[in-house]
Amino acid sequence: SAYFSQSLFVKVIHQAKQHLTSTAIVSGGEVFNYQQLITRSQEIATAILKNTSDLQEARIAFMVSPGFDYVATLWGIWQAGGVVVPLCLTHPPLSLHYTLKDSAASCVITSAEFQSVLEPIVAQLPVTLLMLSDVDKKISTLPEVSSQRRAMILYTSGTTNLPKGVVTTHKNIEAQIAALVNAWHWNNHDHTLCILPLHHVHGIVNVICCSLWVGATCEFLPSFDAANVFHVFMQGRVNVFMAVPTIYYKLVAHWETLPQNQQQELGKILLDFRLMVSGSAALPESIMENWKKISGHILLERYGMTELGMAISNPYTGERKAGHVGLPLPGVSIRLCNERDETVNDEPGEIQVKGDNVFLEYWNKPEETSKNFTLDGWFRTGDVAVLNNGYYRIMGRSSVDIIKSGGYKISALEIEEVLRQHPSVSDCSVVGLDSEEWGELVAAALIATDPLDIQELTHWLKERMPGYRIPRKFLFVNELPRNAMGKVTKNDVKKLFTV
Ligand code: MLC
Ligand code: AMP
Repeated sequence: SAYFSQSLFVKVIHQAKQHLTSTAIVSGGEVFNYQQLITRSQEIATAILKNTSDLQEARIAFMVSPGFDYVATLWGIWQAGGVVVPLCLTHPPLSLHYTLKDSAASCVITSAEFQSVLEPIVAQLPVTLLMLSDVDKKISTLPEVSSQRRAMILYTSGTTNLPKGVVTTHKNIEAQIAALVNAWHWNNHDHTLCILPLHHVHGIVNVICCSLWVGATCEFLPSFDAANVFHVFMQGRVNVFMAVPTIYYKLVAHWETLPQNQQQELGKILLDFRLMVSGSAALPESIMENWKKISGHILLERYGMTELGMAISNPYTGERKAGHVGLPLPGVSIRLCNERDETVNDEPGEIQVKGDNVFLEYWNKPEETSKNFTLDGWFRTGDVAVLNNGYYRIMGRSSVDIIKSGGYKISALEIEEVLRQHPSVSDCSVVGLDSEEWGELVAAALIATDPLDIQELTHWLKERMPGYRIPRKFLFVNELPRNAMGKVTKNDVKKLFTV
């Protein structure tokens, strides 16, 4: 029917209209209902459109703090027919410049907070800056946008070159939402707390889009802070929570510092939650067990990727197996393959995925896109898994050059390339070291031509990459371990840090 060919946004609004007076968002000490959210998003759409009738997939970047304005901007761009490009709030100017340039964004939407960061960058590019404070209370006719059109570009690190833009259509995002709403029983009585960065699929799709799709409430904190999270939990409204393993680790660590009576009160509150999910990186069994002691909950672990949304999940009802990511989500097809793309059964293989949830393309990178799909259209994730009594278990990644730290995907090669630009670094190798807290900790072995001060080097790196990519451990070496072919052997580099 016509409903199914409409864009994600039209359907989001359609859903929202059934809950106009319900609370959609709690942020910055204010409460906003669905009517206010729709109105504000349509005002923003009108302001971006100016005198045109449809943005026709123009890329509209935005740098807005988590909260009401963020969601209104997201919905506003979609409603005007644009492609959203959410910027990371902690990226240094060089990274922001790269994202704006690569996506060929025509406009950046922001608030006063980020104006001074963005102005000099925007001055170097064919990009206009739209201040949210300049958006009038005016709504014009908005375009009809088909579900096949591009809706979002999220940047993800790969094994080659600089981050790639992952393009999803309205239809892809809708499939990603539908799978989770269905599998995790999202409903309009839910109240979630969003503490994740909002330039990634975990925060955008799993938390924001799912909660608002069903008419639930999405509450925001400006950033993650364990004490603030517990403070909000103690108010007793939140019943659904999603985070990366590092966040659960940090919540456990903070809980351990609390007096016993507070620990008990918190325990009671947590027991009443409907759902707690962990993902974006492997959940260590130790964190799962500690969280169970505190909250009485067995965390629901799931597996996803920027290119896919969520693909595999432990069951909502039924056994949640530690160390496993579960079963394919509704509408998602999964197979495990060897190097020749032949399916394997009782042995580990690469996870390959098909379904409406799978992204369209890497932005402006047709070769990269086709390289990552099989001839019959399966997406190659690069993650290796094994099927164990019907449950998938992730065994690792096919590339040592991809590191996951704090739930962020990080390219070792990208960091090496930056390090080699430093005048005192002649060569280097970046690896991820196992860490209970971070999943992996970024570490760099360096060959230096002059004595190097780590603090100065870190400062130099901060101007060139976001904080979460900066190596936390450095080791000076005279040479890097190499194989007979002359290639650096990263498993040997890792060992250098443990002796
Ligand atoms: C920060 N620090 C780190 C670090 N990140 N140290 C080591 N390794 C890291 N990765 C240090 C900082 O330098 C600082 O130290 C201190 O920790 C606090 O910094 P911060 O920036 O305030 O960190 P914090 O807020 O505590 O960050 C931790 C975090 C964050 C877990 C909240 O990493 C985060 O939000 N992660 C979520 C990422 C995410 O959403 N990924 C989903 C991608 S989508 P000092 O010494 O300077 O004080 C995806 C698909 C899927 O993966 O399946 O979901
Ligand atoms: P990103 O590219 O940031 O979206 O990260 C996606 C990657 O995170 C996947 O390819 C996996 O390597 C990893 N990942 C996500 N969820 C899990 C999980 N539950 N267990 C292990 N790895 C995971």
